Amino acid sequence: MKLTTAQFKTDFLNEIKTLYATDLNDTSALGQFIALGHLVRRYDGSQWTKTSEKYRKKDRKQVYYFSIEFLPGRLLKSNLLNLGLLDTVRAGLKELELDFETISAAEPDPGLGNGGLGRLAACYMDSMASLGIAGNGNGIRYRYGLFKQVFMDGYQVELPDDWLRNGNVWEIRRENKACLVRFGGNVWMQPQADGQLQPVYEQTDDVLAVPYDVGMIGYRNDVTNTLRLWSAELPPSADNAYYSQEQRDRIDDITKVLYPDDSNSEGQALRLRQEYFFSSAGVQSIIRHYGLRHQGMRELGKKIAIHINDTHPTLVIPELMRLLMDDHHCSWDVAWALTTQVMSYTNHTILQEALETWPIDMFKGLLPRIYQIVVEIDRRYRAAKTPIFGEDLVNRTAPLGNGQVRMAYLAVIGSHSVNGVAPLHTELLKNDVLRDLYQVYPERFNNKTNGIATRRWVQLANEPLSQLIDSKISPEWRQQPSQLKTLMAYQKDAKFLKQLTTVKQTNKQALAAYIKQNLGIEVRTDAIFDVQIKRLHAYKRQLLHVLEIIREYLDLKAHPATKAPAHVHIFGAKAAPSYHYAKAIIKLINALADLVNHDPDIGDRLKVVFIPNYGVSLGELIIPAADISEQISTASKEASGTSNMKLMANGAVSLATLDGANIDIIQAAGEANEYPFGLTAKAVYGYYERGDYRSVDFYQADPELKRVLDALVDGTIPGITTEGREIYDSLLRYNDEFFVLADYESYVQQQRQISQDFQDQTKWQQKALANIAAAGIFSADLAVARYADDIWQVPHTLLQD
Ligand code: Z57
Repeated sequence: MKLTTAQFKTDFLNEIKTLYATDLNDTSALGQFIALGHLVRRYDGSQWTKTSEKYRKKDRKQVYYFSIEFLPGRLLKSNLLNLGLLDTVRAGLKELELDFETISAAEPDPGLGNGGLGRLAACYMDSMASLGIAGNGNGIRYRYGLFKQVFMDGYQVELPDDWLRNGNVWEIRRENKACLVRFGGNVWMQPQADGQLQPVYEQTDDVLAVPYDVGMIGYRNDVTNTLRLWSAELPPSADNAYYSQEQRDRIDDITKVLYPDDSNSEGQALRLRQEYFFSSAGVQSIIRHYGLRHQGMRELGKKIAIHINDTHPTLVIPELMRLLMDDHHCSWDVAWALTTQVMSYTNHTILQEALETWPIDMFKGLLPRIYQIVVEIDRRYRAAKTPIFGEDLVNRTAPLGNGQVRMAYLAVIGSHSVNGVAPLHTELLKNDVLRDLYQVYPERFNNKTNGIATRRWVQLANEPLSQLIDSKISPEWRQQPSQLKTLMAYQKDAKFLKQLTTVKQTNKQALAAYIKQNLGIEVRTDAIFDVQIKRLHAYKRQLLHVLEIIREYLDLKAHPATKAPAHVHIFGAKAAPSYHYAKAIIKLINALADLVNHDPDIGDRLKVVFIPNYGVSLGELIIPAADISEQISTASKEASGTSNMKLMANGAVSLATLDGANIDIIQAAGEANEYPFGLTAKAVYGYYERGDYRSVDFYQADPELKRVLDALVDGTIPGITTEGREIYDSLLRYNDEFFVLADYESYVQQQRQISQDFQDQTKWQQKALANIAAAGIFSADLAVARYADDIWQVPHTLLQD
């Protein structure tokens, strides 16, 4: 949109006056942010309305992306960028003697997700809007997001994330679009005069689902899509309705707080309530919207696509069946054909503990009508497939088995497409986790490698790099990240490589200032910034990184004269509050940091920095400053990873196992430009099959490793008596479930190589450049375009080269 600086200033000052009945000097950064937010919404307002009008006029097929998590990050800057107003607003604020960055930092960062899964959903919302896809998000408006992490005495302490305290400028409450969601009670089927059966519900707990809509603004294309987040409220009370405090609390609790478990299912009834709550409300509102515009349900499969992001929204399958049969009087066969045509499912993990199953008793009690429908899906699946595949395979793959509702199997059976998130992950789905279902439905399985929003993770997070790129190649890369590959023309341009070093220095200074201010630690910006930022999980092996730090420390103590670049190890990681082992690792890292950072023998040559409360906003600060991207999960365990892509695009070099999308990153940038190491997935599976892994052998064979491990229990690191022992035992007594010791040697060797290579900055920046130039293929726009072409079958406006 068109806006002059002068006009903006007038609008902004007016907004301040209307909102606060005072003048600019009398407002806080937060107040200024809120005013700006209102203004952005006004600037965007007509575009949002026009988008839905346009979709309606063209009767466009709608995509609904169901996810129990969305992690959008702060929206002010990205909304301004996408509307084309960022420069104008910056200039205008400057003329008013205000600092845009300060105002922007006053925006709360909505923590409505745990990690990769939720952030991926947010990247895909941005891409759907930017590709002109009629895409809608559907999720939960948690009153409290993921806990805020602080450290006390080196231990993680969780504080509530009261992100809505000052309201949310981006949301619109639409009470007129509320729906009722039923839980519990009894249901029985009553024959009607025409012979049809209708459910009769008795004594149900009804919950009102109220949607809050957030605009998802496309990149300079006049499109604003909708992210719809549902909140649980008391239903408008019927005449004699009376709600006890207990009933009120039960309703309130449904959308009170995000479950803080990443890649782990705790099996709590409240979580199942959350899942049905947003699945039911979402499907009801889809059908209502569709019904206003179409006669009958015949066209449903042509007009809507519903995407199931991991198993959490799987109940959209029986819920759509319920609505089609009970409310719209479709036969089972018609309803089933429509449902499978509409649904598609993405799997994000092969970890056993993350695959959701619900005890049948819990499920039946909470969702009696949905349970009846799942029983019928199960019955028909068994009847149709047993003659072809035999009883054993069908028993192993049916939606109901071992007294459980098996959500992943239900998702595959009720969808026309199931995809993994990186090539290796998809192969493992087909050959391991879902191999039996792959026999039954081979045509449904496909890969869609994850992608990232380059606009947020490069254009906005790394403006110095973006400007440098603009000075060399056409700014087209901002819409078509694949154009970044033309940067390879500068592989031998010494001046350009120097400029890359300068950009990295600028970003490292910004991070160093944050570290100094918030943690009191001084780090050298000519040091290697070695970054591992992701949830704390045993399979992600923060512990392997820790062992390397202990090794470097002992090495420096023993050989003080060693010449090597300074090394700063940077961690960001939250542990699930109930994940005892992960919390022990946090304590270990903090204790080690205490030791290393205060040792006068070490000085500024080695630092360990654990930045608390890692999330989207801290990612935007840390990622542009990284030299090394630690992607060191046990091969086969990380489905894809996405921080690996963000770090690559910002010129960090990967120190990586052959896992998830690391494999594709190494392939794209060239092996010589990364530091791969460790067991392959095949080798890991080999150990499983033979059962011959013996971690103790590695301990005994390598005196240096022995010294490092002993440091966990011999008092070298003060303050970890219990944690050190627990971790030591996990590696040696309990045989090291994640093959840390097997990969230790090759990891250390690559770390040594990095220390050498980093000293030649020209060569180093050539590697960085190869990474930046190859990162374009991991753009979320490309990923979403592939979903649109292959799965949703909707048009889009991706520019191809
Ligand atoms: C989550 O963040 C992921 C998988 C899950 O099953 C759950 Br629950 C949460 C992650 C994977 O661990 C990453 O490897 C992947 O990149 C990300 O989802 C997005 O696909």
